[in-house]
Amino acid sequence: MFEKILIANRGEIALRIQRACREMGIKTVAVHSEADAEAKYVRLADESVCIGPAPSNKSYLHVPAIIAAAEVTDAEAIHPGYGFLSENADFAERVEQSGFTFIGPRPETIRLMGDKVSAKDAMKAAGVPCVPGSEGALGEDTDEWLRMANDIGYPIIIKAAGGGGGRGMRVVHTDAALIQSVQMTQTEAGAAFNNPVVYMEKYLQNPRHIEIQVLADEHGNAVHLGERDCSMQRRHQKVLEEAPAPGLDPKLRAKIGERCAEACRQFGYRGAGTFEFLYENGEFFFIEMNTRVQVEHPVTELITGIDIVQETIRIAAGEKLSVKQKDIQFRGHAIECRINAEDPFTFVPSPGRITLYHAAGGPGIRIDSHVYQNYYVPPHYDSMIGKLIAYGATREQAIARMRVALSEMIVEGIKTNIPLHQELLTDAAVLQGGMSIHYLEQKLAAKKG
Ligand code: MV4
Repeated sequence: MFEKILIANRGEIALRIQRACREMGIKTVAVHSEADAEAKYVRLADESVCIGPAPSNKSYLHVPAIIAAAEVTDAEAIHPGYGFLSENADFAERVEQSGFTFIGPRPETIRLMGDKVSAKDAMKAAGVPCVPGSEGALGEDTDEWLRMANDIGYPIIIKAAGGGGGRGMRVVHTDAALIQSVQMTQTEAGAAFNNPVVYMEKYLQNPRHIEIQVLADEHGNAVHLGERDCSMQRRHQKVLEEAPAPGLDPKLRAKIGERCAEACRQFGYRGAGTFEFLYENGEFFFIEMNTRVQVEHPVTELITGIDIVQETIRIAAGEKLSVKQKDIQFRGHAIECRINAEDPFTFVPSPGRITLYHAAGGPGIRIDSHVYQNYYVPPHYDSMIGKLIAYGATREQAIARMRVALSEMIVEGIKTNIPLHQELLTDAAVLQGGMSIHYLEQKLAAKKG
């Protein structure tokens, strides 16, 4: 096992990874920007290195500074967390070329999944069900685009191979709009991702967003940890996630989960990963794979009892998975509310000093957060200040516990989206469960009138 790991991230996930390391007896190195110098998790780390000024591109995205920090502290491995450099294949490669272990998939795998066309090709070949669409990238022949769109049937969606997470997409409803729409998406993709390649899919009009968590080791073992329903989102930012997905048949879970695990075995996946699906009319359609630990991993941890972050570290150290599929049980229900420093209804960020802070507690409540009373929320980064996670034997119990926990939370001095979560947890449709990816935006639009 590693003696010392450098955590190339900030905020709650830096603290989460640090806790995993400390529990395993591994020393930690925190790297931080000037804006995060006073952060408590930086002080709790065994060592810390300032890697640059506040802007991310001069600190958390600055590869040479991070590699140098690993060198001067004699760290053996680097955990990238989520966001920042976590899905940057060139970074993973630089880490390994510099003699450190990258805690994540092989650089080639990150590159394969980063290109949405090659990711989908790989999944199709591995027997993962995908959204019907073009065979790979669109070519030059505009008549072929028209034929394809008519074969698939409108509406269709044009997506950039270099996009993902909602960037570089365009929905098309008619032949008349098709050619110009494809060309505009190509131009935008060339400018945004330095890659003009696009592909075509059937546009699913009212799907849920359900993702499958997997773990795979370097010994050919792979398991799935079930699914998370992440449909409650606004502008591609998830707001609330839960596991299991309401109403999903356990047989279908086992089937799609095993497909994902088998795909991992086939392409020699390593580490934690997430298969993103659209789910409509009882069918799963693969859209993208994330090659990192995700923000919402705790809901899966709570229903399986598996520490996903510790597993990523063990896998990187060359150990075998600590669990076999037959030993993984899904027990109870977990819900996560992302707590953001923002206006609860305009969503305008609200950085600043937290003047009063009290964290919720009690049975089944987990808070993953780096903040505390008198903490200054810097304006330079993502507005998420923590995650409130509730576990219960049933979905109803998890919701009841979440409601109590939200009412106990005190965060003063900045605005937070706690009032939005309180409203969601009294919304009849949310209580029913199984809403589509459009539900929250429709609800907010209706409220605006
Ligand atoms: C789609 C889709 C409908 N049909 N693909 C958006 C983010 C990116 N990961 C893929 N996205 C979508 N792809 C087809 N063929 C609808 C979306 C989509 C979406 C997906 C997941 C979560 C939230 C979303 C919000 C809007 C659109």
